[in-house]
Amino acid sequence: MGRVFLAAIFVVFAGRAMAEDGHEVWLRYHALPTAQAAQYLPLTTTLVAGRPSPTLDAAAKELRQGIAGLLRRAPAARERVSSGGAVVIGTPASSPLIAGLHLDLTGAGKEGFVLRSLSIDGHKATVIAANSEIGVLYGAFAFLRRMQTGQTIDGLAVTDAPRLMVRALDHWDNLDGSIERGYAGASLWRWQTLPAYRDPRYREYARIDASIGINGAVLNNVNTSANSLTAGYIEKTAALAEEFRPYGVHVWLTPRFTAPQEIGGLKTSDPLDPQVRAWWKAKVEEIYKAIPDFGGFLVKANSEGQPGPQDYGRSHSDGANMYADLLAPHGGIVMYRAFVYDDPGKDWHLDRVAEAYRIIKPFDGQFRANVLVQEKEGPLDFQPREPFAPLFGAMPKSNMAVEFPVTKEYTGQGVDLTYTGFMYEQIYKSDTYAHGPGSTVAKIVMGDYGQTLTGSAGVANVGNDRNWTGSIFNQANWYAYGRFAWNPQSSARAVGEEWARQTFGNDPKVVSSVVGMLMASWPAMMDYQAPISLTFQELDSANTHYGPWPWLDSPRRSDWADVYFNRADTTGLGVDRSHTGYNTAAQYNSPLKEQFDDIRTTPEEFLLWFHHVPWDWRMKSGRTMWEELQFTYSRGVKGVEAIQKDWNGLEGKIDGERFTAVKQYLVMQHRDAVWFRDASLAYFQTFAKRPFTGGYKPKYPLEYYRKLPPNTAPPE
Ligand code: GCW
Repeated sequence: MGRVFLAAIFVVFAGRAMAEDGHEVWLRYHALPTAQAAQYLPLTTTLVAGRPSPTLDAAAKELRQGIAGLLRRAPAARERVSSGGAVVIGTPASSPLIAGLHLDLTGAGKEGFVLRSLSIDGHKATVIAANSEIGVLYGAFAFLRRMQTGQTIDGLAVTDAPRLMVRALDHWDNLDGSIERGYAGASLWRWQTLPAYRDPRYREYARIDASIGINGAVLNNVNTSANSLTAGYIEKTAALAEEFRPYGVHVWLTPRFTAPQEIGGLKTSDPLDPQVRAWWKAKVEEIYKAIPDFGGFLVKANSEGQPGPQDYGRSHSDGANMYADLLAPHGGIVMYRAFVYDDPGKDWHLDRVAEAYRIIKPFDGQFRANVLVQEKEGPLDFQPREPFAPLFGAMPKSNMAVEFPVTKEYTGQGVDLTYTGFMYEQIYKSDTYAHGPGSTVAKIVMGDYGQTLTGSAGVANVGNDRNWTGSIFNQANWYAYGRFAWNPQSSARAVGEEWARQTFGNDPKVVSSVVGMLMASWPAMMDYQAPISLTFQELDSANTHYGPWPWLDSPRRSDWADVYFNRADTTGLGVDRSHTGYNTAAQYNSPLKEQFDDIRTTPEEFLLWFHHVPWDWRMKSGRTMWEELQFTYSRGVKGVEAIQKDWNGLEGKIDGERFTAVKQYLVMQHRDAVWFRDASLAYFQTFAKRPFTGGYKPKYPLEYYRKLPPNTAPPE
């Protein structure tokens, strides 16, 4: 008995068997190996914080907790630097000590920070200083991250600041607690018990956001109810704002365009009507009275059935500017979504992918200075593989924000291990040519061409699951979203490595395997779900968007159907967006438009996006398109198998709970990859009318796949 007990204690202290449920995300602060801790201990003996304030206290608390956890010894609190190894934090305004150092804080800007190794009164010290308190907090997280990821904290001369002003998470959370396209449980916001009860998770959530620089949370779904704007909900929202405030997370709301009628009793919601404007003016004032640091409104208007200015014969700029004018005196911002793809009352007959550009581009230059035009990263809708949205290269007189998926509606939902950081990098580094070669989406969004307001919105993947995001690896996407919002020119690999080290530790094998898995995951998913840029093949009859339904035709709208996006027929596959078809390639700037227009010069990864390609078209590999399609789907399945192998190789190096969970999810992902391959190829073969090649054949006949209920994978 005694020996078993001792052995159990040993295992616990060796750290291996300590079950982890993922709740701590990347802020685990588990003890570092002794040799590594030994480097950091002499540099973190004391903590000197200036005048207290909620945000500076949060920074000090984080440092105390982080250092105590990582090094197993908390720094002693001191009023001044009286011995070596002090960590000194503050702003010139909050700390005479910092002020007296006369540091150059210009590069830190409003929200950035500096980390400096200095000598103060003859003692070695590390200074975490900023112009603002939130900058100090971000600096504290950056300092801890250095230790978590095994970097030096000696000889520091770091200046870092966010490149985007608005770094928001957009929660598609409904007031009933459900989340549209959420796969991690119910909403974190417990509206019923707010404002009286303050769930500790509100503050935990804000702390996690702050650790990666996220500074905004849009609390309600873009498909919203007007009730969010009633006095009762404003009071509840103010309580959340209060909980988030120390961590610099501003709350935002989506306003329902028809709120003046629905909750204001007016006869119209026409944005140019004086009574309507007066109603919104009073509403905005009411909000700012309760929430002085309210971020602003994120608006979905005249899109997918949501009301908007066009319902009153007004334009998108009329709608956006009404809000903008009323928010401006309070410093508020409008994020106006360009995710619009029809004009009310018009027949549907155009290329869906061309719509945001067609509808929004004419308003370039007409939006107020506090409007961010928010465009999804691709022209369609968060698909595994899309070229960047051409609108980014077509709005030189507007502030353009990018909207990224963090939740994975179309890319594996709560199940698949797919690292969105890969996609963020691909999109950000795409060249729009709007201002000559090198005018990447990143530079446009960062305001390098004169935009005065910058930002991004990520559709959140957070819910009330214990591990926040439904799976451990989905945490990487939250992490990557924040890090890319901080710096759109980040590298997905470097960000992934930071996450891996903080989440699983610095063992070289663990790090290299996890980073390899992250980086391989998105390409694998593109292969098994969107080969050669085949798109929107997971629209199903129940609107779950999970699993292949290439045969779906929609009686309601042609573009709500997979067949509209694959155009499979006996001549070939893919959508002709060249001048012989929709001519949507022309929305890109030269030389892209010419390149995309010609099947011979279109990058193969976008071939089926821009062209209807004959089944026997010869690909660069020497295979025909039909063969390439089979090859690519199969490569996707193999990609998942390789990821499984990498993960299985980490058994014993990861705690059992997280190891098993990931392993089990990967089994489902493999099953789904096979499903995508087999169901799709069984269907496309009925058009290609060519034999399956290379010994491959779908497991079941087409009819079997067609009869599966939505969201139901066949057994492997
Ligand atoms: O792809 C669609 C989703 C909708 C979502 C919409 C949007 C919130 O299926 O659920 O609505 O995108 O981005 O507005």
